[in-house]
Amino acid sequence: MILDEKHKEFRKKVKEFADKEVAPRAKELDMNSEFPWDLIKRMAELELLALYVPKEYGGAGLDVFSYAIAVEEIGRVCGSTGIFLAAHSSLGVYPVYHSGTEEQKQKYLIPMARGEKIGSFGLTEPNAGSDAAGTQTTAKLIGDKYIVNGTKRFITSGGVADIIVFTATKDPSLGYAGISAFIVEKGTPGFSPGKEEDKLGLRGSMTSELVFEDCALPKDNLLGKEGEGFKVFMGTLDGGRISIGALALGIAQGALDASVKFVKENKKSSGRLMKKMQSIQSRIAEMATEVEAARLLIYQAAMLKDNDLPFTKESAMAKYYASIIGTKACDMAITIHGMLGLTNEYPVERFLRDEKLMEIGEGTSEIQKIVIARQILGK
Ligand code: COS
Repeated sequence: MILDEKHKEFRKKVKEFADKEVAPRAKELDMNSEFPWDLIKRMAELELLALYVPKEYGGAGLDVFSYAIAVEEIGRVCGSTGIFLAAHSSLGVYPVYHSGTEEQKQKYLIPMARGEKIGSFGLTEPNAGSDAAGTQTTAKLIGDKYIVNGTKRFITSGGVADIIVFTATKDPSLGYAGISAFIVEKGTPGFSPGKEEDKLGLRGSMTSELVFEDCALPKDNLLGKEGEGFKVFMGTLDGGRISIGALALGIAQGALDASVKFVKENKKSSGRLMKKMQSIQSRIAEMATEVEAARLLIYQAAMLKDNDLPFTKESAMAKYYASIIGTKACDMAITIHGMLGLTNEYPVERFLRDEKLMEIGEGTSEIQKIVIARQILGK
């Protein structure tokens, strides 16, 4: 796809960072389940952590398109670093930027955008995943404080985050209308990270429980209006899906690049040069076409958002398509590599493990299809 000069230059800058600094760390981050503190510091220095946030709030003052490019380029070499960037920017930074008061922006957005504080987003619960309106965590206004009780699960960066935006309801029987969004800071009495998940992929990213036990939050920690938390979160997920699509795309591109490199190294199979084999050509052609189609969907969703046009359907399509073709591309990459593809001598087994999470996180493929169908058919 043709990019304008501004985005071309930007891609070059991020690609250089990804190749020189992120790629050499990717294997060990995965193998040691190591959180990429050093790379986060570098991303902060390069102003990558809040690309579409205006400079006055600590961001880079660019656009969502640039953000999608950044996640794609970093995801191409390291899914774990890519998911950190996506979760921090889309799920930590965005809701405060979009729905926060000026005071909240000064207090929470600026340090997150500058990378001084890590952001996270608490929606999913042990009994409320796809059914986001089924939130059981409660926030009851007693005097001038909200008293929060409940547990969140599978929260990206939850265990390391300084600032967490989360949902809670005043009464679970009210459904989505009872849900509000709040901000909690690490160290607040009654709030603590719970167990860390031991995951298939994205092993360099942390996925944690968050536990609230009579956690008292001042009224100032309400984000947006009372009872509008579900909408704040749905709007946040619309944008988040662009970045998960971009991450899925980046990983798929990584799998394609690795396959092309492998085939071009004049490798032979059954005595024949691999690049001359029709079965290999067919796989490479299929992967390349689908990766390009995913890219167009993602860039389209980003451009719609940048132009303040509706993009709910397009971001769901982008995430749905990119994650499905991404898993397929990684699977094909392993097939192309043969037995070597199953070893950690090559990155493709890591790509497949990381990519599988893209089909599930930030809304499963089934949820994306519901969102797309409702946009087309009405509810
Ligand atoms: N942006 C803003 N508002 C939205 C919205 C969006 N994208 N989607 C829905 N809403 C609003 C609706 O307009 C409705 O408000 P009104 O009654 O005032 O019109 C309200 O929210 C409830 O919407 P709806 O009735 O569609 O809610 P459902 O419970 O049926 O939600 C889905 C259905 C599947 C869309 C929702 O539960 C969902 O997205 N679940 C997946 C959650 C997820 O992705 N989790 C991943 C982990 S978080 S990282």
